[in-house]
Amino acid sequence: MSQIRSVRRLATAAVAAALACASLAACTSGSSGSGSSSSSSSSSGSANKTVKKGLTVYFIPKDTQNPYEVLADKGGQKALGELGGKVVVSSGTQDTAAAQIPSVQSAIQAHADAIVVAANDPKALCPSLNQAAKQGAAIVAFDSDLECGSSPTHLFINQADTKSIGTSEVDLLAKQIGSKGDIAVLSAAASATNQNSWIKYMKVQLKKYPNMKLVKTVYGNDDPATSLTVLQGLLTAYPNLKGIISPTTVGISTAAQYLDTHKDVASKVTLTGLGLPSQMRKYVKDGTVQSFELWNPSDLGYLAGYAAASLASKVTTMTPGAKFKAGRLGQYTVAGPAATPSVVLGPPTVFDKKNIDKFKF
Ligand code: RAM
Repeated sequence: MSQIRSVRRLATAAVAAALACASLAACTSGSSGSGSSSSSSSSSGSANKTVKKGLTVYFIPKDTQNPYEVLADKGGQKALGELGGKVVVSSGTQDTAAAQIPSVQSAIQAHADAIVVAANDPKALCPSLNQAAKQGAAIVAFDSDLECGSSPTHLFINQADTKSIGTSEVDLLAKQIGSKGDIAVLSAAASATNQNSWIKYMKVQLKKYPNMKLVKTVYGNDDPATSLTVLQGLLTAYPNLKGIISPTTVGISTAAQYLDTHKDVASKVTLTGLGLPSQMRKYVKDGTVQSFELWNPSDLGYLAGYAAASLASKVTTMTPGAKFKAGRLGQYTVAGPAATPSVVLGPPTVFDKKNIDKFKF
């Protein structure tokens, strides 16, 4: 997994989490000519090249109902709008690769210029994506990476340094529980690359805390009902649990809501993880949750949109060192290792009572 230098700080963007698309919906948006002219270009020896207008980029989120993914897709729509292209958002309603494959097929049929995908499984989408790439589509993964082979098959837009996310989650919880006690992870889909990479680094970091023990990882599939069921199972099976890390916005908001209405449990169990400030504000303010982290999902989608359009226009490449401009976020450089060329949005922000009101996403 890619551990690259981070380049940008988060910017705050006020975006309402509207759940726009239905099951396997294809929600088209973008612009023909709105915003500034499409003059995004590389500064690494291809200054005359500009992003083509009229590009069609398919955004395939993990699912169409997760507010986090909706915000990320809206960021992509903003980017393509600025570049005079359009985004088609298409996926299923469950976090499985099977639900995403029809969307890749639709992109192929539509001769999409690029596909931006949040992979529900590292490998299962590869045959369809390879087919799309053969047809000339630029492939970008964001949020959750792909593993489609040793030669570079795609560019990964990483939200933040993978190792730092896992490490900092453990450190945040350790601080709150005095580095002591049984802890658990409430994750998303068991096959999600991002979740599993972060959990891997959590386990490494836990070696520094000999009195903290990870007793169980449960999977809520980024579905609120499933997340609640596995959370309740966890609390029943481990009555002495001291802490939960939920590195998913769906998991942490479900758990926070549960703790908020079960004060007896909340007095014993500390919750942290990755959450949307808009969903977590209430629980931070009433003391149910002390602190948690995230980056700006809309910026992530915006960056991925610029990356996809730049690759599709051959303004940049997947070669480490290649550069491209990402609108208001500035310039980014592709980093190695060569098998997973990637770009990192920037370090996450820790939210607590003091700063949460500043963040609207
Ligand atoms: C959830 C998804 C997503 C993850 C965020 C933090 O919404 O699992 O993939 O990056 O949380």
